[in-house]
Amino acid sequence: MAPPVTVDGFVAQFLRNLNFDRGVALSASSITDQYFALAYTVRDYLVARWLEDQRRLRETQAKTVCYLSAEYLLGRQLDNDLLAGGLDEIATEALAACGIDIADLRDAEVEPGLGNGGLGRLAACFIDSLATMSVPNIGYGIRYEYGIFRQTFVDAQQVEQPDAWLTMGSPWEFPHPEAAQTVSFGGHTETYDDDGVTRTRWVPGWGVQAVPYNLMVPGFQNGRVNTLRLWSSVATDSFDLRVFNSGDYEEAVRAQTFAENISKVLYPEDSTPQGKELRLQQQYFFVAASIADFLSQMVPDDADLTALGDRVIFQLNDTHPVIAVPELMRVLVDEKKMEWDAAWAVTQQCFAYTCHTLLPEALEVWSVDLLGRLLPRHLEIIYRINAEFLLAVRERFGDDEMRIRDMSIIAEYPERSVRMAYLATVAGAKVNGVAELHSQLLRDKVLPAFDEFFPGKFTNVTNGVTPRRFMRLANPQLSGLLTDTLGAGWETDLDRLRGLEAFADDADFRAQFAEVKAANKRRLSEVLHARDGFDVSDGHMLDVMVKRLHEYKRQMLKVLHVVSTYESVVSGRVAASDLQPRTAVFGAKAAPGYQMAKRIIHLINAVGSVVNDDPRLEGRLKVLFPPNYNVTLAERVIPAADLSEQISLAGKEASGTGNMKFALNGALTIGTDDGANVEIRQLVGDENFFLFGMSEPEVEALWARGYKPSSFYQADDDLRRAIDLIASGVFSGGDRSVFEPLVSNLLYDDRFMVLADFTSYMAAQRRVDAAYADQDAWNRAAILNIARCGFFSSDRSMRDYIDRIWHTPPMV
Ligand code: 26Q
Repeated sequence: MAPPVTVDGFVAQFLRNLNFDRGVALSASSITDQYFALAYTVRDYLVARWLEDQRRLRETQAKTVCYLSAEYLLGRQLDNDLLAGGLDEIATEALAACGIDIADLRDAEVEPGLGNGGLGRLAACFIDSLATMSVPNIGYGIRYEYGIFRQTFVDAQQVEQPDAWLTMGSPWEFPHPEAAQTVSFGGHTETYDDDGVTRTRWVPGWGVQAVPYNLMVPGFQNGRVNTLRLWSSVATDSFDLRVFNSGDYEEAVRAQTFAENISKVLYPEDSTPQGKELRLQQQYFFVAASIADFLSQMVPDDADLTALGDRVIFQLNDTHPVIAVPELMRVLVDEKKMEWDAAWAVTQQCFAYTCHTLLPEALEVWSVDLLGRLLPRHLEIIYRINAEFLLAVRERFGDDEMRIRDMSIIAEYPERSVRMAYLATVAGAKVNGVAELHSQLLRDKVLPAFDEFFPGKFTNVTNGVTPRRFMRLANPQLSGLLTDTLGAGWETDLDRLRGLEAFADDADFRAQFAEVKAANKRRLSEVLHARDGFDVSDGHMLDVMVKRLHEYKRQMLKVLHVVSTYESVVSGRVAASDLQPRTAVFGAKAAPGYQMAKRIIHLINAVGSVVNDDPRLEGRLKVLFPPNYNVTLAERVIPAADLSEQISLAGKEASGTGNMKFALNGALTIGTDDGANVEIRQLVGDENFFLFGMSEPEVEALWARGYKPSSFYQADDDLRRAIDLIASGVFSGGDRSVFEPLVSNLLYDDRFMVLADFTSYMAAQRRVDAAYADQDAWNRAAILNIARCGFFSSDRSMRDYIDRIWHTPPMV
């Protein structure tokens, strides 16, 4: 039984942990000691529930969602677990009784940045929702020793530093070296006679140990605790011993380093896979360990494996874990000695695949050469899956060689390789996109032949975000107002936000909302001041664009808006006093090898230092670019924002989830008809959303007609002046070469049609300025955004997955 939750009990447990786990007295303890002792205390309260849920899961054999994701961008855990456990007030009081301000301990936590961006954060939101909805779930992933790099700016340019998040250790993880799984690589395959049946076995060349680290995933105040199991690689004993016995100590150490490299670092690319061997090792490492773990822990030895689909669904978070498909086949056929056809039938029930992109360069492929060297048995299995699939295609459509080539899991050009998205589509019971528009484009443009061949396989589940972290924790003031207005419990029933519609016309309520927003801006200002020495000016509209830096997301468009506004004032065409005061806030990391993205970061910083210091602007236009945007900073920035920038080229952003977080915190969106923006606008209404730019069909049509960026440059005087100003070198100390590649990219290439949408974007920004001038009307629109976006709770996403894909009943 969990100890009773009283302030005295909490104090006693906290002091026990401080003394016995940290080995320090309160009087001699550091903030780190206190943080650890507090975290252990919170853990202690949750653990009993966790053990109970694990026991029940094994006992009832309930169908379990195994979420396979290479990334979980969790954010800080202490706040989350205090809230979930309903321990917030007691902990605050208990620590105060010890003379400690709990806020100092919250700030001592290093956030685990085990993801790049949207996809990793989505995984974290989903497991939060599953726990909150009492759905049996194990999240499987990798315990990277180094998460997403820390970003600093040196001379306005991004510099990456390793994210050593484990230096102090983490109080949230439970390592289980005794439950390690062996994961093998390399070697060759051979056939053998098994009582008259010819079978294949894999004779691996080397292997590593996968050690599980368990994390608790507590539901929101419902007494449920699910598990997130992250794998860490270490050398196998046998590997070490063999080399050690040969007397080669150095070689033994090298082998150890080699093994431990697998989970060493998160790859910081967020869209263009590079086909790196270590990345494939990571992928196979975690899915092989996860499948073995689930089968050994959750499925009794004598279970009927043909019914495995009643016990588990492996949800593939993009193509990163897709090597799990041939791995399950290998386990069933080679190890469990199932017939191929039966094993394939089971496998097709056990997987479902979520696609998160439309960019062709982001579709993962692995060269047959590399895959065959690292995983020879898996390559054979993939070939057989493909052969049988193509046979079925021929049966249906005849010997249409074009079609066969298009649908083959194996591509021949530019080198022979495995198309992981095709493998996932063929194997998955369902394939889903992450917003209506995205799912439709996936069906119609990316995989139309597969949709025709597998009618009913494609579906949509629009993304969502957890209201616990992104409303309740990030925006306590708004949450208080919501609870006062709607009653308790909206956090788990977000459709109740609809009840706010009635208050949008209530002047008193609007004033309260305005006060919340103002308080959030002050809080952000304090955070940015302490963190980066920035101050947020009073009375400024906070215009925010935070997301990974990518050309398709078009941070350049926002920069051109800033530069154009600046230019219009310094050239004397616009009086500074006529500007609506604005602060443009950017937050973005660029993949370290993505030169264009890094130049854009450089430009944003350079424009910022010129604009911020130019007295002619009279302080009415500011640019802030705090480095190292992460979940913790998101939780401060989003609640303070007035305007949310969601300005990708239509058809490129699969969904976006930041867009949802902003709307739910009462920011208005300026955005294109892309990803989930489409659904946000439909829900909040055109009058409460600043739409601009080409639609996806218009983008297609312009490409078909032939896109000439220079004609847009010639046609819009403001655009021409803004680009000329960048080209002139005023933002680079007179050196015109620094941003020349950006300028020529815009003028002569512009794959993401920045110039084509500029005029319309500027017009939309003028509508924003006009709207902001009427604060009452603005607040009304902001409140309606909140009221109408309950749909974007990740609880709703989970219900959709359950209804359309998983068919898992809630745990009793
Ligand atoms: C793959 C192979 C090798 C190295 C890196 C990668 C890699 C890593 C991360 C590829 C892609 C990602 C992340 C993609 C991502 O975050 N996509 C976003 O997913 C969100 C959740 O569905 C959507 O809202 C966004 O629209 C989408 O861009």
